[in-house]
Amino acid sequence: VRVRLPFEERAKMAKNPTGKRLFEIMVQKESNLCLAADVATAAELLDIADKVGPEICLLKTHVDILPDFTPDFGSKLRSVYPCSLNVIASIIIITVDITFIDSSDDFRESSHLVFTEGLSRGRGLLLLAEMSSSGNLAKGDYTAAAVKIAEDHPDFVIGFISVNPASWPGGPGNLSLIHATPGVQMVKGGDALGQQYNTPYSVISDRGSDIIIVGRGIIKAANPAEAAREYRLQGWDAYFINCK
Ligand code: S5P
Repeated sequence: VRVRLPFEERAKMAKNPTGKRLFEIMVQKESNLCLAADVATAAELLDIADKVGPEICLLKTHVDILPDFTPDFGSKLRSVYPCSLNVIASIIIITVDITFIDSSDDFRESSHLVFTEGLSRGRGLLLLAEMSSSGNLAKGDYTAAAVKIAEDHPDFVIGFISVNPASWPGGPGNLSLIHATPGVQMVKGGDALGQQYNTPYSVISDRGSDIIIVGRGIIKAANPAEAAREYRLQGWDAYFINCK
């Protein structure tokens, strides 16, 4: 069993305000659960955010696919959050696939824009370093490139989407960076599209990640709030038992 440095200590090491805030929210809410809010409409997204808000530290959205998305969606979401949480709003983070960063001049220019604009607003970035789907190519050199970009931009990159950071050369690495892992359900398995699921305990304790990202395990549950609470408790226990 690896001994872990508590999130409150890692908050002090974070170099980006959003990364620091995320660690602090995790401690305050005793949650290392991220909801992947993959629903069909903005109205459903607001509804699920309201239901599971108290259980999560992070909300992962795909606002680009919502047919009823409007510019005031962000403020609506923020207005749902404080009242359901009592403590603080969770945060929404940009995730980026690094293949777009160096692949062409256009992309280099737009990634430069993401970095500089995001940085000036105190935002943070999670880089996609590994993937959970079977047969994917995000490993080896690709993962190493993501680590290098994080090292080169410590003020903006707050961490990684990763699958098994314990297996990386040197392990999960820099403790100021956070690892968030998709492909989590209560039972190990998969879906028809190649998604591979591990349990909260295995992701946090064995694979050395910090945050579990759960979508259908919560959204498709008969009672999403209850399911989110169970994922939160399992994820948090797996972190807490290994803390110094
Ligand atoms: O490698 C990845 C990266 C991501 S961001 N594998 C993933 O599954 N994801 C996302 O995590 C995916 O797009 C979805 O939003 C979520 C997993 O959802 P679930 O329903 O399978 O739990």
